[in-house]
This record gives sequence, C-alpha cells and structure tokens, in this order.
Amino acid sequence: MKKALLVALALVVAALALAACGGSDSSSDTNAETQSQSGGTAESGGESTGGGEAEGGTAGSASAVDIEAADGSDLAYKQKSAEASAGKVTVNFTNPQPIPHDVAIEDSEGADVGKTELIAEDSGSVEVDLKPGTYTFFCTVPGHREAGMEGALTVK
Ligand SMILES: [Cu+2]
Repeated sequence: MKKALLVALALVVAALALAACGGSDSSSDTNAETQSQSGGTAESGGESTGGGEAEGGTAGSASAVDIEAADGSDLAYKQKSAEASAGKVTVNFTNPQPIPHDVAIEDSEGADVGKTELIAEDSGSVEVDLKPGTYTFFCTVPGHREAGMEGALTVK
C-alpha cells in the first residue's frame, strides 16, 4: 500500500515538473533532460523567479540537427530547412545513396562554418559552434548544390 502511494506521489511531482518547465523553452529535448532533476523545485511555491531550468549549466545548451539525403538518387535533402539553438550544434547527416554527399554549413556572408565527411550509404556528424542567425547548409560535391542540395538553417 505504502509503495503505491509513493508511486502516485512521484507521478504528481513529475507532472508538476513538466508543467513548470513547459513555458519558456520550445526545445522538447532539453525538457526531457531537466525533468528528472527538477522534482524538488516544482513545489517551492508559485513565485517563478526562473529557477529550475538553469540547473544543467550553460544556457541554450547543445542541440542537434538531423539532415538526410533523399531516398533514391535525387540530388536533394529531405529537409529544406532546419532550426537549431545557438551554441554547440551537432549536425547529423545520413546518406542512404551510393552517391557521395556531405553537409557543409556557411553563414549569411558565405563563410564556411564546418562540414561533415563526404559519405555514401553511411552517416556522420560534425559539431559546429553557431551564433543566432541564418545559415545555409549544402552539399559540396560540384553541381549538387546547384541541383538543389541546399537548405536554410535558422539558429535562435
Ligand atoms: Cu551531394
């Protein structure tokens, strides 16, 4: 009996914690991470001085962007656009095609920020440091970008 009560209490606390951090951040990934730690803070009253959320350290922490080349042999990515949080961003690229592709990122002035390896029937990733702004991701294989292998990356 007592155990059941504890489980019920834990559920309530978890629900409160979820509600507490739902407001300010749109990234569901980070919510899932903080959820397990912030059980205590949810009960400490209605005053929202911005507690709980900062616990994990650096604000706007790591995020990831997933980009995939089209199935078949189209010179295209499945994503035409992507979004990331400013800071360290891991770009995960999957290329199911036998044709080699990569994902390079350049800023709004055309400066290279980073790129993945050139891969075929494989996946790879690269970590880049991004400030808020608009970037372009594209394939560096000659002709591919022109054929449509590019998209917009918005960093907030
Ligand atoms: Cu390509």
